Amino acid sequence: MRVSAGLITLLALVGQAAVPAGKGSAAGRVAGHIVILEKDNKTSPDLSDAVLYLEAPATVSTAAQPTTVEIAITDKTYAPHVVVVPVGSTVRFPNHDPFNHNVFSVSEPNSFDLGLYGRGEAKSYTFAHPGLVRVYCNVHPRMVAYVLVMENRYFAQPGNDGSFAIDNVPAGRYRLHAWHERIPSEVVKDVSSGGNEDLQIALNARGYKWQPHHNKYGRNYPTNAGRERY
Ligand SMILES: [Cu+2]
Repeated sequence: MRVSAGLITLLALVGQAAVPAGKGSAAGRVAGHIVILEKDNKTSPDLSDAVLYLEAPATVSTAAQPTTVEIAITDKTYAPHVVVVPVGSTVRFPNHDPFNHNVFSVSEPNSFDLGLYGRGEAKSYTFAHPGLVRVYCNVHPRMVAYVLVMENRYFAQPGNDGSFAIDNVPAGRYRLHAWHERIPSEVVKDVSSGGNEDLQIALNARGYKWQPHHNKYGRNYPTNAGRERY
């Protein structure tokens, strides 16, 4: 195969850009793999629903540009199931089902209630505070999504194989947090930018059990909820 000189130059440039930041450079990366420990050592279908993020020291500039992302509702399911956004970002919830949904959350200080709305409509909410937001539907108790609102831009979700990388991290010491909906609390580890690129993080979900939650009125869902005929 003949490769043009131009392409070789391009590949060389890309190769340079991909070299991890070394000593003396302004930014590095924090990277590795997560595994989820499952009951009966089953394989995990939802590794990419984890979130890894860095708690930054006050000396590090952490400004992140707010963004708008979508969580679509189809067949009584939120997709994606987990999103992670910088503080100030907006999430749109378009309803593609031929019946009504009521998106809401009671997670303070980001609680909200979008009310009932039907097919073809989309409502949005802007998250003004960092934190974990559990998003439910007041009609369908099994509808769950998570919005993780971040203080800074140093976060990532793993690929389907559990590999993750947080790039362009200024030199320094950080606390790496690993979150997943099926572990009882976040795993926290001290890391340094550029010095931790092959982390192995195990998340223990062996004790996980689905827990029913309350509706927006703080009460149990009607016993026929989930089997409703819309
Ligand atoms: Cu619903």
